[in-house]
Amino acid sequence: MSGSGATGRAHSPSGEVLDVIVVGAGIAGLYALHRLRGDGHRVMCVESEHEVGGTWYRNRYPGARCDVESLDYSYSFSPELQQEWVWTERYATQPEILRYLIHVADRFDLRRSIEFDTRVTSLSYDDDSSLWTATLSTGRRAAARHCVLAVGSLSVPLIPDIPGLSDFDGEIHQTTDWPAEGVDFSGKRIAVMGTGSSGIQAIPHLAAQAEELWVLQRTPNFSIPAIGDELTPEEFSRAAAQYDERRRLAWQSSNAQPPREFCDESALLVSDEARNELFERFWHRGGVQFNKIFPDQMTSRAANDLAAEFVRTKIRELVKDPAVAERLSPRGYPIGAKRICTDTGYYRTFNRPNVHLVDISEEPVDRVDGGKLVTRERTIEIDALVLATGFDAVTGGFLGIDIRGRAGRTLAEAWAAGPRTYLGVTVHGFPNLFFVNGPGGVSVFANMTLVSEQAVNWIARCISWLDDHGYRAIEASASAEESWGTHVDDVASQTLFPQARSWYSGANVPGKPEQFMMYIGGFANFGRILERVARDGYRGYVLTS
Ligand code: NA7
Repeated sequence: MSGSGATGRAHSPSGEVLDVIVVGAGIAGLYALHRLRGDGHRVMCVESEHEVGGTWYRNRYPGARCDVESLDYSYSFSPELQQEWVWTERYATQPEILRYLIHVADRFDLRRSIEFDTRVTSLSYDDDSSLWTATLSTGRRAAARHCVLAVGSLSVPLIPDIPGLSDFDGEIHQTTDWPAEGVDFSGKRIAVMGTGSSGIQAIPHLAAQAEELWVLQRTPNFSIPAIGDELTPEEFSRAAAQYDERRRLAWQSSNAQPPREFCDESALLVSDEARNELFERFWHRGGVQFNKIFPDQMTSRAANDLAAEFVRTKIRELVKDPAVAERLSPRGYPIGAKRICTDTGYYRTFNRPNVHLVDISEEPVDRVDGGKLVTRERTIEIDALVLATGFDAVTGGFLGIDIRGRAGRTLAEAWAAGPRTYLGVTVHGFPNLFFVNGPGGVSVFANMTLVSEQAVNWIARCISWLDDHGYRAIEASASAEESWGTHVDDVASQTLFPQARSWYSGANVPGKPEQFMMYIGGFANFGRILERVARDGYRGYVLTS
């Protein structure tokens, strides 16, 4: 196989061979562009949307909010940026995060290097020239020495295969592509399919507007209150004055956030009273850290069951109708093994007279017929259908590009039995191609801003090192990739995470190979591994002069 880069026919829009093509202008891509350009490389960033922000640009549904504290879910690379951007809520809403990312793009003059409204449709590598050729949706081609894929872990929406959906008479909205101008559901009858984080965040807002709302639930999820407190300017200033320490702790942590005080004793060894007191405290504190209260909560099923039962008790307290409360109560998988959700009033929403829970595991949706939703047991007349049905996570964005590496082998072929990488950043057979937050990396298991900075810093340092040492290509060896994959699997198998069928392992996508995709050995530990590999002259890599 020979990409046209070999002949020198493929060029960047301005004609020259670039140093780096960055794909995606979300959190990771913006930083990659800034860092690589700052290192003196000629960089072009390609973004399919007409604005920066990635997942925070597209997921504009009402109630969308981050489950990591704003002070942490922000870039650490610029102390000035850190001080000048004033967060107004403890957990930022989608509009505030998007405003922040737009500010970052403008403040660091990133837009001039971004091709908006353009998709990279294919990438092919030429062995002879060691160049990648990108084909763009505009028809243009661009050649570069390196490619950095910052395509997002949750960027390819899953649309359910419901017969008749394309002929539905009413409005269809996806949480993953919400109209920028918003949607007015006043006086409308709506059904929402999906009760993951997106559905659970949106449902209370939709219920407040709609005349009638049917929640189509296939699997109940565990949800913890989000506690969306305001962050006053004084609180922000006090916290910002401590930013250096906050970041130091985050970079040394397992999840890229400053550690909270958790209990260091087994959930099975503390008294019932002490355990319940801690569960209560963390419930009222809110947020996803609920699954980290006890050290064995994600390793011992018995310990985990105690946390799960606590949440089920809360559901029974919050939901008036015991039958509805029972249907909303997750059973059969460990709490936290599917990503824990955070909500604002989700369970109480089911006390509203206009909200109806439909358990589609018992009465599946057969079809959509005109303006009707037909389940096995009833017909529901609706004006709008909201799909909150999730993503082809982690690998979907990479596989959405026709990537051909050495000898024309496609990434789809390389990952046919399940995705494998070396350190989450590189794949054997694909020299000079870097994955930000690829499978086998920490990615969604830690705060994505710092995780992205960690990966991009490593990639940028690697590219400069190759230049300084006269190498034109770097490629993960098959054996290094194999042992890393085994290590990733081993670490996961020591936890309860693989016990749930979730997007973490691809189980939500029909036909996708099931494999737990993240490295859960911890963010700081992963950083040390990356550092050692670099310090050892890129151990596990084949270098070409
Ligand atoms: P999730 O967490 O994958 O949730 C998707 C929901 O949609 C979940 O309840 C699914 O049920 C449901 N779903 C998916 N496909 C179908 C079909 N075909 N029929 C019925 N129900 C379906 O996606 P989210 O967008 O909510 O959240 C993703 C991440 O974004 C989240 O974890 C945070 O990190 C941010 P299932 O559980 O598969 O039975």
